Formats: sequence, structure tokens, C-alpha cells
Amino acid sequence: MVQDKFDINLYLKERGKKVEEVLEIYFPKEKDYGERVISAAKYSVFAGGKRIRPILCLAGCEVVGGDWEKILFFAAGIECIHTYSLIHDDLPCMDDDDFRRGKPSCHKAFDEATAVLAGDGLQALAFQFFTHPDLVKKVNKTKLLKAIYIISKAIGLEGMVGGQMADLLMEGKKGNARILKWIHLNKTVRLIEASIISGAILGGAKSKEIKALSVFGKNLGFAFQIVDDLLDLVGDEKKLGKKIYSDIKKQKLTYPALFGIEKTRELAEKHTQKAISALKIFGENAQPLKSIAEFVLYRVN
Ligand code: GRG
Repeated sequence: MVQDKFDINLYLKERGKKVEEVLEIYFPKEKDYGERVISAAKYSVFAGGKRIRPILCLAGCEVVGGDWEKILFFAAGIECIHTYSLIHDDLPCMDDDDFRRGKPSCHKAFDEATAVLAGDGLQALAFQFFTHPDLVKKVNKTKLLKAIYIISKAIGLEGMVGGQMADLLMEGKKGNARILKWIHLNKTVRLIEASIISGAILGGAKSKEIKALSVFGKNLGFAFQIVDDLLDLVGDEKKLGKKIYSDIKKQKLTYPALFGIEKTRELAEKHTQKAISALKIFGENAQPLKSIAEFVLYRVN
């Protein structure tokens, strides 16, 4: 029997919708004196992101034979963390971006103080999702604690926050490939890798599978960030939902700034190939992750 071609766009749409359903149903209701900050957090979460990180978490669970529908709360929490990071990243004291996901950034639609609080609230909400009673009753508690530890480490001082700090400190300075790699590893790659690994752990992955997925996640994360750097130069503002040339204006240390566009594209392709090679041990089950890696390389937003 000839197998139908795997439809990555349909897959992303359907999995993204499942995550959004959980977010919609369980998002705190806008009421009482906290209404404004809940509205701001909701505004950014439902502004139309690709939901790549939560989908990767579900795919990490699926590829090791786990039941991805059981961990939708965990995936929803990951999207809350990602959205918090985008809200804070857009603030005037950080990257100062007026548009995100095709809409005014949170601090533009509301105000700076509200955006800071909305980001803080989303980070806490993530942990509410990670420890939600409806998730806790469905998964192994030791595995759940391990998954939460991995995500916490990836987003904190030794991960995303540290990477963001270094990224800001390097603005306008002459960097090199080693510093750039460190920034991207911490700012972007660690959360992407942790999203996949946490899903795999919750799905019952063996240590050999976690090792392979870690190689996949790191390479996918670098490809993702390198393509992000390229899109800032050659992307379409309408499709991206934000202004281009923002890295140049802020004199950011990026791959194209160091290596030029052509070499940067080659690097993204190399990382994608390495990511896909790491999936060999999963055989046909790897199709969704393989297609996500290709989607990331050719993405336009
Ligand atoms: C504020 C602690 C803190 C960290 C910020 C996420 C981040 C770190 C910075 C965002 C700047 C940036 C453009 C990073 C490149 C990678 C990235 C996170 C892109 C945006 O992610 P997508 O493309 O966005 O998955 P959507 O909107 O689709 O969810």
C-alpha cells in the first residue's frame, strides 16, 4: 500500500488547535481588579503564534510511543512561557519592538507596566498548567517533576534569561562566532530542546531516545534561530507580522552579520540535516519531527 504523503501544514494546524483549546478553556477569566492584566496576557497568547514549541512537546511524546493527548496541559504551559518571553523581549528596555504576531506588541496595545505583569503572570500560569490536577492524575509524577525541572532550567538564569542578557550586552559590540553560538544556544535553543525532551520524558522515553532527541532538538533550535536571523533580512513583513531589519538597526550580533547570507543559509541547512539524521533510531515514527525540521528551514514567518 502506498502511504499518503505526510501533510505537515495539516499536522501543525490540528496539533496547534488542540493546544489552543486547552489554553482557551483554562485561561484565567477576566474578572475583578485583575481584569486588565489577564486581558493583556490573553491578547498576546491568542495573537496567532505558530505554537511550534508546544507541538514539539507533543511530537516528542508521540515519537517515543507516548499518548500526546494526555500531556496537552504541559504543552499549553510551554506556550505560556514562550509568549511571556516575547512580551518581555518587545519591551522598550529590551528589543523595543512595536509589532508582534502581526499586531501591536503587548506594551503598545496596553502599557509597559501591564506588559511586564502580563509576562510575569504567564510565566506563573505555565507552572499552573504543568501542575494542573487534570494533568497530574494522568501522568507518572516522577516523570512530571523531571520534565518541569528540564523546562525550568532551560528558561532561567542558565538558559533563556541568561541568553537574553548576553544578547542585550552584545548590542553594538564586535562579537565572534563563539559568543553568538552561546547566545543563541541559551536564548532560543534550550527551550526548543527542552520542549521536545520534556514531552519525550512524559511519553516514557528511554535514555537512548532522549540522547537522540537532544541532538535533534539542539540542531533544530539552531536552525530555527539562524532562519530567524535570515528572515529579519530577507523576510516579508506582512507574513512575519513584524518589521524587518530590526537586528541591523540594533546592531545585533547575528549569523548574517558574521558570515553573510549565503553561508548562513548553508549553516541552517547543515543543522537541519544533522537534526534529521539524529532521528534514525525512530524509523517511520519520526515523520512528524522530520517534517517539522523541514518546515522550520523553509518557514516564511
Ligand atoms: C525576555 C527572558 C526573555 C527572553 C526573550 C524569546 C526571546 C528571549 C527573544 C525573542 C527574540 C527572538 C526573535 C528570538 C528568536 C527566536 C524566537 C523566539 C522567535 C519567535 O518565535 P516563533 O517564531 O514565534 O516561534 P511565534 O509568534 O510563532 O510563536
